Amino acid sequence: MSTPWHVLGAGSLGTLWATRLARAGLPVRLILRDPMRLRSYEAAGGLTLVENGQASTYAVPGETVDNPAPIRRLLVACKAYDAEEAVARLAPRLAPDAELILLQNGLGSQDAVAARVPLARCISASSTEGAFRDGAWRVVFAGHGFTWLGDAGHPVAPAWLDDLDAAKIPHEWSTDILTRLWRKLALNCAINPLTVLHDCRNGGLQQHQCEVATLCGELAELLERCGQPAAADNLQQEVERVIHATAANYSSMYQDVANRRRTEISYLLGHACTVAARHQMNLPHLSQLQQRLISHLRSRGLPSD
Ligand code: NAD
Ligand code: KPL
Repeated sequence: MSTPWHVLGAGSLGTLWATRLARAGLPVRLILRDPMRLRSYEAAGGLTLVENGQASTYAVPGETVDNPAPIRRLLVACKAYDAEEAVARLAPRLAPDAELILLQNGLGSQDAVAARVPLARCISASSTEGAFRDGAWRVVFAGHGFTWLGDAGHPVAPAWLDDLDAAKIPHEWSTDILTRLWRKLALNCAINPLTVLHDCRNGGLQQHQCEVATLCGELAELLERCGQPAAADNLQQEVERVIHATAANYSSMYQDVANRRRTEISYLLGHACTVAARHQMNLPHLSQLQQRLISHLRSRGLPSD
């Protein structure tokens, strides 16, 4: 029997992964916060994935964090701000050869998790797949995309990538995962906060080209200083391309704010500003953007971290 996939976080991405792995006949177990959540999940009869308008339910077995069974492979599918604490609670269950796959967007949470479980192998992921919840234990596969996986400290790909082939999860092993994460972070920093502040879809930023270009200049400077020149390469053109290609969409941060959810600001713009300060860099537009966003979130009564 192959190693079970333990999935932590039954939200959008966790469900998207768990259902596709289960559909391929692979062993999957869903880890839920507490017995109450477990009862609610069991009453629903499984996880439902809606794809091309077709809903299918998969009876993935659930368990709570306190289940004593050891974990060898853990897919961490919670938000960046929850990842460290969630993994810390599971640390006693990790087998000596445990591997963690970290699906969090942005940067900062991966290092925080790795520090909590120094013996485990931590693999980071950067995904362009899109999913959202449209009911309890139910997720809509909204945007087909791709997932890059990599381990900055150890370039050899794990054998279980075969499971992702079997589950038809489009992926590639990346030997420069940090560059990919930084590039995505820079894109998110140049687009997402401005869509919140200007209250617009991504395409609305075509009216704010100068502001976008100035931010891209500062972000590229930061990436160069962090030893990530490839992530800085043609950043502005790429940002303009994404704005054009996703013109009709609302950014993920816009949607978080509109739905009164906590944002991942600390792992995106916050992380960029923290690293800039560590390098004693003066990036006035980036730090002004952070201040404007924090004020905006506070004025709405939302967490600003
Ligand atoms: P989500 O809010 O839909 O799901 C997170 C789930 O984790 C929630 O169900 C929450 O209850 C659960 N959780 C949190 N702490 C837990 C704990 N201690 N124990 C058990 N469960 C716990 O989030 P999401 O949209 O799936 O995003 C997850 C990560 O993936 C984020 O960093 C996000 O930026 C990234 N991402 C999401 C998408 C997407 O389309 N949704 C795309 C790319 C990247
Ligand atoms: O990833 C995104 C998001 O909304 O989080 C894009 C579409 C790239 C905008 O930054």
